[in-house]
Amino acid sequence: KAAKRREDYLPPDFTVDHIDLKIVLAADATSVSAVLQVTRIGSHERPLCLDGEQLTLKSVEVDGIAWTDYQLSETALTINGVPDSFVLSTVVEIAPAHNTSLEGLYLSDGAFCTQCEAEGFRKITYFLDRPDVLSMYDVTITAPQDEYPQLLSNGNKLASGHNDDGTHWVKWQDPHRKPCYLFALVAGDFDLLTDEFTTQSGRVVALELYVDKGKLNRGQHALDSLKRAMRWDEEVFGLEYDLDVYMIVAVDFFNMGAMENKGLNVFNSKFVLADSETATDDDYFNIESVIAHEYFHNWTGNRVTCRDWFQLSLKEGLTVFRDQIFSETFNSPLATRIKQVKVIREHQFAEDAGPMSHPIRPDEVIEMNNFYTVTVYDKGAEVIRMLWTLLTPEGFKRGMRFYFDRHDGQAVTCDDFVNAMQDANDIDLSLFKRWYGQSGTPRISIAQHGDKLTIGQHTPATADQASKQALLIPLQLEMVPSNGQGESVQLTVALKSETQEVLLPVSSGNRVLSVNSGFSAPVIVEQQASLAELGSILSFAKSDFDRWEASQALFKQAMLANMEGDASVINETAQLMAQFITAEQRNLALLSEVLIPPSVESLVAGLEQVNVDALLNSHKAVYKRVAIECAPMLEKLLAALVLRDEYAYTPEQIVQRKALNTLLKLYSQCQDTSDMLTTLFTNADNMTDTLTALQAAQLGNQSTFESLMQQFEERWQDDPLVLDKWFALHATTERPDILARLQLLMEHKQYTLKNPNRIRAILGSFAFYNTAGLHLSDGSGYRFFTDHLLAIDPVNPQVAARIVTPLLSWRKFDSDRQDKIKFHLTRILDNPQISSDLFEKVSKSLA
Ligand code: B3K
Ligand code: ZN
Repeated sequence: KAAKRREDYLPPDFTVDHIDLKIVLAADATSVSAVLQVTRIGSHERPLCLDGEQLTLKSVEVDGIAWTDYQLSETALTINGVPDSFVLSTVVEIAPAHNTSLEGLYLSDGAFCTQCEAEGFRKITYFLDRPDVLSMYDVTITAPQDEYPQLLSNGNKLASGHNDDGTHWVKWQDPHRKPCYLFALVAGDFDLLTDEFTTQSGRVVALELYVDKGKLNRGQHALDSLKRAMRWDEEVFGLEYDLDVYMIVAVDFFNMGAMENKGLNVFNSKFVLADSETATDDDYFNIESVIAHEYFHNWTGNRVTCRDWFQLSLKEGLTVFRDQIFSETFNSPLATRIKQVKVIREHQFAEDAGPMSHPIRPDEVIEMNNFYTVTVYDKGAEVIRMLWTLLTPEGFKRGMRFYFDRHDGQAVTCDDFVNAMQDANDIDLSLFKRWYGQSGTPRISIAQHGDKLTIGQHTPATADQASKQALLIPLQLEMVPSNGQGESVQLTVALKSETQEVLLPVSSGNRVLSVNSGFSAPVIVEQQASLAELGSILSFAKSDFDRWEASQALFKQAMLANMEGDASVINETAQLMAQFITAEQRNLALLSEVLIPPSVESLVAGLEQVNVDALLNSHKAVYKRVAIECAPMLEKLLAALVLRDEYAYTPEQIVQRKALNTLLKLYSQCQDTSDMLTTLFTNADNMTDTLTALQAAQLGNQSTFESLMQQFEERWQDDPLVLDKWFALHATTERPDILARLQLLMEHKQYTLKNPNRIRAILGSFAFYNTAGLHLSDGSGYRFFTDHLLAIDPVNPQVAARIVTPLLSWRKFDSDRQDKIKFHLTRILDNPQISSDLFEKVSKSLA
C-alpha cells in the first residue's frame, strides 16, 4: 500500500446521492446488491472508480443495462463510459465467516455486525469509500428468522415481512445523509433493554440496548449514562438528538471501544456491561465516558463530518474533549483530569518522541487505522481544551453554535473548525492553527529575575519534522505561598514567541511557581523545581491537580537520584510524603492520587535513555522507602477504610475504595499484608475491592497472589470479560518465569487469538505494562512477543499494529537491547505477508 498525502486531496469525481442496499445474510456467502444514484461532479471525462476489497463481483448494470466496459483490480472497480447522471447496480458476494480482521461485515459469536470506519465499507460493496461522499441510505436486510430475529440498520424501520423459505426481512431508511463509514448493520438474537428519552423540544426518543442473552441485568448503567449524556449535550451545547430511535449493540468481538454509526452504535461489550459484582469503579467510569463519547459524535462527527481522514481530529479531538468535560461534571474533576494527563504523559509524549510521531492532523498515512492514536485523540482533545481556555467557555460555546450553523450536513476540515471559532469570537487564531500541523512536545523553560519571568518555548525535532515553529500556548501559573501563609495567585500567559517576558502580578518573594497549572497545555516544563519548592506546592497549592503534579515530580526525582546512588532525595521525599499524609488524612480524594508513584512506563516515556534494570530497582526502592516512612499513618487509615458499608456506586464510596487501593498497595510494600488481603478478597461485595486485594498482593506477596488468583479463576472462568482482568494481572506480574506463565495463559480455554479483548488482556498488557518481562536481558521477552505478533498479524492486523508500539521506541534502551529489538523488528519486516498496518509502523521504526 502506498502512502497518501494530505496535500494531495482532490474532491471526488462523482457523488452518490442515494444508495439502496439489499443484503441477504449467510455466514459463508452473503449477497449484497447495491443501487447507486451517481452524479458526475464538474466537467471531466474520467471513469467512475469505486473502492472494493475482498468482494466477488457478480454483476454490473448501468441504467438497467448489463455493463461490460469495466476493469477490476484487487482494490477497485473502474467503470468506463458512464453518463453524467446514472443508476449503477452491482451485486457482490462476501464471506463474513472468514472475516477475522473485524472490519467490514463479520460475525461476533454468531451475530452479524459491521465496522466500516475508516475504510471498511469497501469490504461490503463497491463504493466511493471516502468521508466526503454523503448519501441517503435505504437498507433491506434478509436473514433466517429463527437465528436472527433482530435485523438492524441506521435510521428508522420502514417495513418488514416474512418469506416462505423461513427468512424474514426488515427495511431501514436513514433520513440523514451520511458518509459510508457511518453505515451499520447488525443481525442476531439479543436480549433487549429499552427506555425512552424526551428531548428538550419534547420529542420522545426510543432507547434500545441490545446485549447477549442473559446479560440484561448488566445493561442499566450504560443506559443511564446515555440518558445523562443526551441531557448534558442539550444543556451545555444546545444539541438535541435527531432520530426517533437510538440503538446500542454490545458485541464481544470488536477492535476498539465502540463505533458511532448513525443511530446504531456498535460497542465492545467491555464498554457496556457492568454490575457491582463484575465491574470496577473504573469500568463504570469508562462505560459512562465511552457511551457519552459515541453519543456526542452524533453532532461532532456525524452531522458535521470529516472531509478526508487526515482531518480525523476534527471529530475525535473535539469529541474526546466533550466526553472529558462531561465526565468532569459527573465524577471527581481531580481524578478525571489526572486520568487524562496520565494518558498524555505515558503514551502521547512517547508517541511524539518516537518513530510514529505525527501532528494531530497527520500529513502522510499508509494505513489509516494506524492513525486512531493518542495524538489524534488525546493530544487533539488537549488542543481543543486550549481553545476552551483561550476563548472562555462562553466564547467556545458561541463558536460551536456558529460551527454547526455554518457546516451542518457538510464534510469539513480542521481549519474550518478553527475558522468558525475565530469568526464567532472575533479573535485571530492563525498562530494557534500551528498546533494542527506541528508534531512533537514543546518544552517550556522559565528563568526568574525578581518579579520578571522569561519564558521560553522550543519544540525538539521529531522523526517526521525537522524544524519547528513557536506555538500559541496558554500557560497557567500558580504562585503558591511557600510557607502556606497568604493566598495563591493564578495567572494565564498566552505564549506567542520563542521567548517572552512576563511581569508577575504580585511580588514573587516567599512564593513558589507552579508552572503549567492544571496541565493547561500539553507541554513538558523543563525547569526542575527544588525539593523544597515541590514540598510547598504539594502542601499549599490551591489547585489539587498541582499538588498531585508536585507529588509525581518528587517521586520521579527520587527515583532518578536513587539510580545515581544519591539517597538524600529519597529520604527527603519520603519525609515530605509522610508529612503530607499526616496533614491530609481526611482528604482521601487527594491522598489516593498523591500516594501512587508514576508508573515505570511513564518514566520510560519521559526519558531519552533508559537503564531498565536500574530504573526498575529504583522504582521499587523509592516506593518501599515512602511506605516505611508512612507506615504508622497507613495502618491507622487502613483500619478505618476496611470497615465498609454495603456497596453503592456513590462519589463517597468511590473515593473510599480508591483510597483503600492506593494505601493498601503502598502498605504492602513494607508489611506482610497477606491476612488483610485475604480477608478483603473473601469479604468483598464488589469487583473494585476484589481487584484491590489482587493488585496489592501482586506487588507485595507472591504466594497470597497465587492463591487468590486461583480462587478468582475458579469463580470467573466462564465469564471472559471478567477473566480479562485476571489475564491482565498475570501478564503484568514481575516474575522470572513470566514467559512460561504467558504461554500457559494462552492455552487457557477462554483464550483465542480471534478475540481482540483476549489479546489485549494478555499480550497488550504484557507489552505495555510489564517492562521487566518485555525487556528481560536475554531478549526472550522480545522473541516471545514477536512470535505472537507474527501469528496475530494475518488474523487481525489492526490489533497486531496496536500492540507492537512498545517495541518501536527501541532507541531508548542500552545497545545490547537495541540490537535484540532490532533483530526481532527485522523478522517482522522480512515477513513477505506483512500487513500494511504493521509495515507502516515497523518500517518507520527501523528507518
Ligand atoms: N470512531 C471510532 C473509531 C474507529 C476506529 C477505526 N479503526 C470510535 C470513536 O472514536 O468513537
Ligand atoms: Zn470518537
